[in-house]
Amino acid sequence: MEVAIGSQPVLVLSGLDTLRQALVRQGEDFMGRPDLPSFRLIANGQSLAFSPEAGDAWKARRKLAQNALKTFSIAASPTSSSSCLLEEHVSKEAAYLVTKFLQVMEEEQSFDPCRYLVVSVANVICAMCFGKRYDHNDQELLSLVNDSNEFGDVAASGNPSDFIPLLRYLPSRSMDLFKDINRRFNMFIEKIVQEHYATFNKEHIRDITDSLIGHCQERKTAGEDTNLQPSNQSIIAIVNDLFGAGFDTVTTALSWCLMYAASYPDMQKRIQAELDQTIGQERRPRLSDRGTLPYTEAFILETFRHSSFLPFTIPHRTTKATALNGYYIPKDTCVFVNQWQVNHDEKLWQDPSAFKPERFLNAAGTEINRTESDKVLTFGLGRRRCIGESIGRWEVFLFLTTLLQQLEFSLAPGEAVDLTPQYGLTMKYKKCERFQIKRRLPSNGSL
Ligand code: HEM
Ligand code: HJJ
Repeated sequence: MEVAIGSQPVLVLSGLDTLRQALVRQGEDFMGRPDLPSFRLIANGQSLAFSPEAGDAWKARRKLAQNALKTFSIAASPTSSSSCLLEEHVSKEAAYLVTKFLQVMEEEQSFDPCRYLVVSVANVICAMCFGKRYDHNDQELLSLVNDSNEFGDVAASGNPSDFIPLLRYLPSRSMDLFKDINRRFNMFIEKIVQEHYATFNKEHIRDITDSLIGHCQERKTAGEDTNLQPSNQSIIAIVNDLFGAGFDTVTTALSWCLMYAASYPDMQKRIQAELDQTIGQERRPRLSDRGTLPYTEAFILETFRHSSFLPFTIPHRTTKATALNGYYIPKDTCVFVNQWQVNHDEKLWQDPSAFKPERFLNAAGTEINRTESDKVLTFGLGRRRCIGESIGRWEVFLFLTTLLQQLEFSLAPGEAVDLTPQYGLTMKYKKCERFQIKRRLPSNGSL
């Protein structure tokens, strides 16, 4: 459909077939990003994800980001005992989080686990990007990660001030907070990049930041045609996006998993029974266990579908005049992609408003039904689809299984929890300080 926001027409796409047609089959036509005023404030206008450029320089940057990410996450690790660096980082942070939860639970009757979760998840992406980890009380990190709502409120599809110029001249608290979080982000990363430059050694690339610096230096010596190539500044800015995307999305995904697990104790117990039976208590979960835990996998898929915590992708823009399903679409049309609608479409899902992990399992409960799981839309599609999808999925899996193997999550009795998501780029539920956590008494392995 077409909606007008202020005087600007916006194309809103719904329906799985329509989304596949636009973003995959006509991918080139729909791969642009709109030049929105709020997006210019992100990473000094050089964001890989939010800046309007989508030409050769942007493509080169996306490739660089994909390669650097892979090298420092899921590529086989020559130096570690884990299968890859991602597994090593997540195992370590999840183990620490378990002790942290138990310690806080002893001090308080109930609390908000997200406050600690976000630091552990941020530490995983910090390890890959900066080779660094932060204490759970580090004020510098907390001031960046503790209120990502301020970012998502303004960066969400349909932020009025991006479309109605008058609003930009009125004082706005959310816009002031947005400018401030971006300023703090840039300063934080600027400082780390300076430290990396000062100690850079091309024979010893320590992390993603080093790897990006290496690309800038290589180019300087090669002296190739610089017009079609990304600037050094825009290469370094990639780490801004990786860090921002890396902590906010995965934290939000896990916070929904914990909320559903606490709200549906029977499902939590079934995940734990599956963990006890296939892994036991003698060792911690590993990435290689993923294929052997179908109910856990189904629970995560149902969390992605039911919460649809990324309701719209980042806005797109048409790169040329085109036609879609017989409708003419002009060049430079702003396009909102509605993932929430696909995940709740009555034509695709039986009883879409019910939370039912079983919908993804075969009748025996032993395998994921791929036709069903492929209908869940969380990472976008096509030329702009998420470059952190595998990292995100692996990370959610390993954090969740490590936590649920050892801990039982519940909500303080008598508390009516509010599962209504609050609209934003990534949607959160209302802050909930009523979580209670106990060390588990494992079952004897019989389901
Ligand atoms: C883009 C989802 C994790 C990096 C996106 C988009 C979505 C998404 C919906 C926009 C697609 C579009 O505009 O069409 C998610 C979810 C995650 C996750 C649900 C976790 C559960 C990550 C991680 C990283 C990452 C861990 C990096 C470390 C990016 C980047 C883009 C992106 C750089 C911009 C791509 C572009 O504009 O070309 N993600 N993401 N994401 N994501 Fe993720
Ligand atoms: C941030 C939260 C931020 C950036 C980027 C530069 C790359 C969420 C979706 C996809 C991921 C897209 C990316 C997000 C980067 C955040 C995020 C925050 C500052 C940033 C659809 O996100 O609190 O601050 O600076």
